[in-house]
Amino acid sequence: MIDEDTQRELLRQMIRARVFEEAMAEVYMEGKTPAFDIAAGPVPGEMHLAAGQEPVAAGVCANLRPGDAVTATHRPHHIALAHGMDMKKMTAEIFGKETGLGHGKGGHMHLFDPETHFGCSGIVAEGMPTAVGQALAFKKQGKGNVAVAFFGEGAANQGAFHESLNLAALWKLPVIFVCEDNAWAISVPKDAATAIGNNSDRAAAYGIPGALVSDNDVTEVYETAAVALERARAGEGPSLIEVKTDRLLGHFQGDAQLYRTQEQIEELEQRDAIRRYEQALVESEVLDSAEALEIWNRARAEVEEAIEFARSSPYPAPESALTGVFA
Ligand SMILES: Cc1ncc(C[n+]2csc(CCOP(=O)(O)OP(=O)(O)O)c2C)c(N)n1
Repeated sequence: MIDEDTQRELLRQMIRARVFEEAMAEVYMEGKTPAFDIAAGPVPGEMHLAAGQEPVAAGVCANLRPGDAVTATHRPHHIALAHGMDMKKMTAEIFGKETGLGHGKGGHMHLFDPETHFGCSGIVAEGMPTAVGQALAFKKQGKGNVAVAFFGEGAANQGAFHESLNLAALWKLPVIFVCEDNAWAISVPKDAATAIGNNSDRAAAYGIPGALVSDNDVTEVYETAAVALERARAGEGPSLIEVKTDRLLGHFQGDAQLYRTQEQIEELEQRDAIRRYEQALVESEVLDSAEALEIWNRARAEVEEAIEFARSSPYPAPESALTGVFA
């Protein structure tokens, strides 16, 4: 049974991430409408939002300790926030501003934060080998820290997935692989690309535990991650966790989503994991509706402040264009 403070914290983290993604969806379209222009507006480039996938990030990251490392993907905001990234510096990076984590040169798919040991990349499956490397370092340091690699089910068909699981298993590294199965890799449905139904079954090929969380439930994610992390911290090696989650928005903002119907999208919205969890906590009297509303309002204020910080920050100076980058 998860204690009540942790339950409230899980809800709070999911709500912060949802409010952030909804705000980003709006800000991103500024200057891009009526005719969608990917280069226009305050946030140029692609934008991949994770609304619907919050239980995975919140449930796993609530088990992490200072010093634990996380790698994520091109859809990183919910994970970065749950792992403790500063929302202002993250937003400024997304806006390409000097005050951002990478001085505005990485953008939303490349958030790097030495303070929280967080990295992500637009290269699909890139986070797995780097988490394995981090786990090797942790093992040598002997401090009991763990690395967690989040990735999509599309990434599980990359060679890097298999190479990472193999090496991590062979060397018994403290790393957890977390597959966010949102059923789609851009427009490709999982069953058109993956020979088996559950990626968690692939763990058996490497002799490590594979756990399946089948309904985007934050409690189940939290409890499953707790077992895997305890095992890793005890020196017993890696685990693979697969969560069947929901991507409520398009692959990227501006995606016409011709590969799924409006009814399918509405069905996902109706089973929204955050609303379900909020309702469950109110029903079990962990919080009342006024307290729940307060969490939403605080998240809105925090997100507004972060966006204001990003908007009012300067762009990097032109003469710094070649510093901090491979050139
Ligand atoms: C190595 C590589 N191949 C292809 C792409 C193009 N691409 C970007 S996202 C994506 C789909 C990823 O799907 P999944 O791993 O399920 O993550 P999701 O987008 O569902 O979060 C692809 C093929 C890429 N960025 N990197």
